[in-house]
Amino acid sequence: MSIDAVLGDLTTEHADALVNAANSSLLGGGGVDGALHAAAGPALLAACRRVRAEQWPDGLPVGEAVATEAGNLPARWVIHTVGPNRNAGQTDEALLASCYTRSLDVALTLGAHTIAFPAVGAGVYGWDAETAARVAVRAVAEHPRTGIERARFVLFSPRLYNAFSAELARLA
Ligand code: AR6
Repeated sequence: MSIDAVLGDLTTEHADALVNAANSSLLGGGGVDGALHAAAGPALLAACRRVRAEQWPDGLPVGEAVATEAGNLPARWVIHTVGPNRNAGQTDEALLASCYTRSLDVALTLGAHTIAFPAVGAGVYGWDAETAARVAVRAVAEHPRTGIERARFVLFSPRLYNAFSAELARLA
């Protein structure tokens, strides 16, 4: 079982499950959410609408995770999670950690062997790179993820890549 970080675009990452930094509506947005929906095609939005209708009528709570199909993405599932919005005063790191923990819980339920994450919360929601990386790497490293062979962080900027790499080096 490995945990690594790469500089790249999550929409072209091949994994059983790709994690989306969504918002509670699950109906799309900007950032990596917008990019995943654009690459997946309309099947992803349709699946998200079904989740809202059947499982989370009031929206997905912060720190929770839920899976859908992945449309045209190179994955079997998208696992949607909602980071705390630091810019809106949601400063609890435990909620950010929960995004990773709950995503891994869902991945294990699905039978996923590989999973790829963006830096949840590190864009529109305002978490700085160092905190985002520390919380993410610790949450994944501490998870009893039996059955998952590879957890990968796919970072969109050199600054985030460096922050995640430094945290991973600290683990080793
Ligand atoms: N691949 C990997 N990472 C990406 C990509 C990509 N294609 N595109 C952006 N990122 P954000 P959040 C990085 O804003 O902070 C959305 O509108 C980006 O550089 O996507 O959790 C949702 O609908 C940043 O480092 O997510 C919500 O409303 C990281 O992904 C809100 O933004 C996360 O940035 C969620 O905000």
